Amino acid sequence: VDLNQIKEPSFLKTLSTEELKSLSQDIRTFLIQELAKTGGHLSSNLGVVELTIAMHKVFDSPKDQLLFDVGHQAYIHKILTGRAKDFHSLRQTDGLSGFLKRAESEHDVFEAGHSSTSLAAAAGMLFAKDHNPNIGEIVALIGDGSLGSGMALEALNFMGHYPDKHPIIILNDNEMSISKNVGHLAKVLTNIRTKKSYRSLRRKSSKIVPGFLRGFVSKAERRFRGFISGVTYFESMGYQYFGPIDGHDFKQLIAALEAAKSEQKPCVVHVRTVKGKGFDPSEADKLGKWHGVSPFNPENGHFLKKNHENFYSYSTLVAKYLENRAKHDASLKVITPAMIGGSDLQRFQEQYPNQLIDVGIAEQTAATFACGLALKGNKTYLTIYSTFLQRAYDQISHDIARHHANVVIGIDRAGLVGGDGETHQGIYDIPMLAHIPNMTIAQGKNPEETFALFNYAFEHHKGPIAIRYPREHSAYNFDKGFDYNHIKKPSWETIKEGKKATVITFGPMVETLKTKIDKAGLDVHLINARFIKPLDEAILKTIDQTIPLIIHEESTLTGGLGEMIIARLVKLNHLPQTVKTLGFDDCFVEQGDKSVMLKRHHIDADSVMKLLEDLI
Ligand SMILES: Cc1ncc(C[n+]2csc(CCOP(=O)(O)OP(=O)(O)O)c2C)c(N)n1
Repeated sequence: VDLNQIKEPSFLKTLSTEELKSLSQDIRTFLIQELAKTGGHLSSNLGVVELTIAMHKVFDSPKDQLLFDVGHQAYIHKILTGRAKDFHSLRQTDGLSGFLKRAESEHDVFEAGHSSTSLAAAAGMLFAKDHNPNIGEIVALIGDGSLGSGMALEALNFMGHYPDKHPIIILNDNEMSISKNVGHLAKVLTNIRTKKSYRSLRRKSSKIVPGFLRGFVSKAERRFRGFISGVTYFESMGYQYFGPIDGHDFKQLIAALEAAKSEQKPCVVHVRTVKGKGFDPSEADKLGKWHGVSPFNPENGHFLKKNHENFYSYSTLVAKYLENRAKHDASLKVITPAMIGGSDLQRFQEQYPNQLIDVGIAEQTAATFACGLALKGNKTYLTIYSTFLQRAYDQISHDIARHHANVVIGIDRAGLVGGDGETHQGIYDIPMLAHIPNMTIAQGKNPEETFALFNYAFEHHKGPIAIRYPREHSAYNFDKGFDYNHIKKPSWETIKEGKKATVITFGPMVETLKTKIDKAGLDVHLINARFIKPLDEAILKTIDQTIPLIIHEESTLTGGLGEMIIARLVKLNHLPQTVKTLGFDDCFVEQGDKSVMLKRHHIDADSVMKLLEDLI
């Protein structure tokens, strides 16, 4: 099949099992070849090739609403709905989204990026269906990792309460979140998988037992079902359970989906799949290295990006810092919500298995758990991406901050993130945290200063503190160690004195701007606001009111550093005549190359330089 010719999925209706198999081969080859060039979520998609084809064969999208939890595994859905031709631009600037996008296709009925929202959205659509006959079946595909999250379990509980509604939840069980799945639900699912299938048991019992005894048997069977642990898990939650189904076998898949479709009540179809199937390196991967990939060689599975010597991602820099700290401090506990790989914590886990706790995709639990640990005297480090921190707002306010708990929050991926796009940008955490009493927020201009902030946080700071770091690489030589102890209290740093304009910024932009200003020979006063909260009032009071002030942040403007500084300067009666703020102006920032996006939103270093030249 020429995948580029596919316009919409109805052609599947007439295909035989053999033809479906051949189509799935073509799709796997296409995914491997295309993602080798662009990168993207390889493993999750290779695992659901047959399942997605079966979904589109049995259901009629877009009348039937197909929801994909997270949406990172919807590439096959994109191919079957006419988007194969756009894969060359996957996750690129102005290109095909790596998640569902309603603007891309009428078949994309719900967008996500963060996990575990699909069931609640499905519930909403189910209720909407009561008044809208044009809405067909409501079908949500969700992974076993995402099902363990609070939101998904809340919605599972909620929908189970309506026996007359008919959501079809397809559970894609590959025993993996990004890396190995955690939590008791994972064990429940393992139990179901390893016990004989309930369906086959039921078939057998109705064959061997005469009719008049069936009532009795079904009671006995019901009791016996209790032993097939997990079958009762979904049934006791109010769902008709189908499974476990071999997710790479079209006959089983189609039969199970048809059966669920003909039901009247809430259904769970439990499908077992192999994450990364069909490509040796991803199929063998148990650490999640092939979950989201950069370009690679499809022949041998080698990644194309060469690691420059002494050049590391901030995630790696921080992970190495933590390894060093754990060596001397057994009370240090590191908490991650399902992001061991992304936060580069595999080495930490191997060396200090008892000091790393993966709570699963459960940011809220991670935050309150950190609070509990800290209140009982543990050095507590919660590592979390800026975008996922949004899930834990109330827990940070109500639990961590209100208790004044000594939790160090490492905010990874602060700032723009590139290909993941709108749902993942790390540009909203500053306003979200800044107004919470007791919170301190900081970001270093380079690795050395980041380590100094961490040392300050662990050794001097009382109460919660969040230290941001970007999705960027930076040079560092680990022979230099981590011993940077020059920050003893929250304070800013004057990088250079100048008389024509003042610039305040933070993070890597500090050094980028310093270089550019020096090169251009501009007489600019440059301040590094390494603490975003509290503001350094002593420095603010010394600002020259007669020259322009520019405040730059790779963050949203509303409630950000710029607005906080202006408000404080007004209070101090010290506002300069000309003040400009540069940041993202009340928007969701689209996917794409970070430098392109910074330019597009006029907050790259050149835009700051241009503004300086205009003002001076
Ligand atoms: C709230 C939130 N936290 C973390 C993530 C990062 N993340 C993306 S996919 C994923 C794993 C999902 O596992 P599962 O649902 O089992 O799907 P699979 O990839 O195995 O198909 C995680 C943790 C996210 N998208 N959203």
